[in-house]
Amino acid sequence: MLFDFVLLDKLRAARHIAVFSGAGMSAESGIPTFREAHTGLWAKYRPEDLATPDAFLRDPVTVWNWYAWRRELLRDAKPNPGHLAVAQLEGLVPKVTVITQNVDGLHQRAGSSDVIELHGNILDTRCFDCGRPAESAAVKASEEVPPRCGHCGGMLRPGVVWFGESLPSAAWSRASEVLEEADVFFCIGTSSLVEPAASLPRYARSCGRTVIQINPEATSHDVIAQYILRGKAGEVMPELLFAAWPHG
Ligand code: BV8
Ligand code: ZN
Repeated sequence: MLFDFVLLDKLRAARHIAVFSGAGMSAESGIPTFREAHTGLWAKYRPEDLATPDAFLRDPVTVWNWYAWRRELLRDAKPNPGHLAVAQLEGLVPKVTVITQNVDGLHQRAGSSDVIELHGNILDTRCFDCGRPAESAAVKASEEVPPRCGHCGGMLRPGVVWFGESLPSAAWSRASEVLEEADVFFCIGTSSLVEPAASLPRYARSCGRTVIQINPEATSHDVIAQYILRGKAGEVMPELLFAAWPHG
């Protein structure tokens, strides 16, 4: 893939790069994305049937088991070359912040040291009632589905942000600060349909950031990107880093 020289110069001159990622970032790690028909996580169900507090209260067993299945997928998943290239950026520019919609923790496992999880982490578990975090050992040992809180007896739930729930305020405010500071804003592997996360690329552009969209498909956010790199994260990111920093 050939890259625009101006883009390569901007990367090399960057003081702070923000990487905004979605499910497509983890697709090459074998984690199904949300919207791909048939293979997508929501191919059989609608999000509101699974990823909402009401869905959990209505059918806690199905919702718990759906997340347990997704955690299983994660057990054998590894960071892919796209995650690794994002982590490698930290050795090439002074500051890199990852702002992810993903709940799989793969950026951290790839070595990224500053990751803002806008939608929580599927490996975290907390009590639906009292909010206390639950130890994963206790969760694994429990026979009940869903397991119960050791403190108040409430049902345990995955530590993710469901539809209709607010994003963690600390994560949201940090993400907004990063946009005001970063010079380059990567938007990788997201259909940019879920709000308010999807407003970040628009805000980055309005703050005058250089927005780079990496996605094999067109999305509604293509119009706001100065650079559209049409391809897979695991292929484009390593090639882009090699083109900008051939000597590492
Ligand atoms: C909230 C955790 C309010 C759970 C998730 C306007 C403003 C505010 C809210 C709303 C609004 N409009 C609508 C809403 C409500 C709602 C919403 O956005 N609904 C959508 C469906 C329209 N938003 C919310 O409810 C949010 N909460 O706003 O609260 C509030 C305020 C006050 C008080 C109370 C409440 C909470 C949203 C968080 C939901 N939780 N995840 C879980 O994982 O189960 S969202 C989940 O779906 C993901 O985290 C992610 O964010 C989203 C999926 O999107 P993507 O990551 O983009 O994935 P997708 O599959 O769509 O696309 C993949 C892309 O990758 C594709 O483009 C594909 O081409 C590309 N790709 C594929 N392969 C590759 C690739 N790219 C690169 N390389 C590849 N190899
Ligand atoms: Zn509790």
